[in-house]
Amino acid sequence: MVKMVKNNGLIILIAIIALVIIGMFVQKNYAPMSISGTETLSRTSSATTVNPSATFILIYTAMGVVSPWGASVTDTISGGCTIDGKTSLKFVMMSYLPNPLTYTVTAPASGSCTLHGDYQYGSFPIQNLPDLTIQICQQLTSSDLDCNGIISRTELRIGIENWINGQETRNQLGIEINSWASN
Ligand SMILES: [Ca+2]
Repeated sequence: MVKMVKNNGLIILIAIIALVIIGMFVQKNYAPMSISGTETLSRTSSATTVNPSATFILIYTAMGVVSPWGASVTDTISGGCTIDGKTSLKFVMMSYLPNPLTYTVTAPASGSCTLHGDYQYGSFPIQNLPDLTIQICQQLTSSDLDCNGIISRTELRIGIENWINGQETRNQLGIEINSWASN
């Protein structure tokens, strides 16, 4: 009789353990997983041509995300640009943190800076961010598109349109006309 009670207790214990294991298995397999691996992340710049020693903003945007989510990001910048004195970034974007996330970059006196990095959502495969190059040069005005310090006929036409559309001041247009006329 004592042995039977003991056996019953053991059977109940085994049944409870089995239920707990089944419960964990069901939860693991059927709980909705919000990171799917189809999310993307973009890195853009507030400008691709900047004046010497000027600052510009890098903008990291997580897309196609469903909360809760998280991604690790690494990025390096070459060519003399710095972010708070550093040339590499390592950070995490999470559903409870700002999205987009921005960083301010300081340009050197000349040359160009290139960004090279990647991101990873959860443990899904690491994805490369397309390289991004920022040219550092002194534009005569915003219509000096090739940044060579002089206004070509094509650039002047853009400057005129910009002035008419109110995107450029008359004074800037005057500088452009002078440059075009003397080159
Ligand atoms: Ca030019």
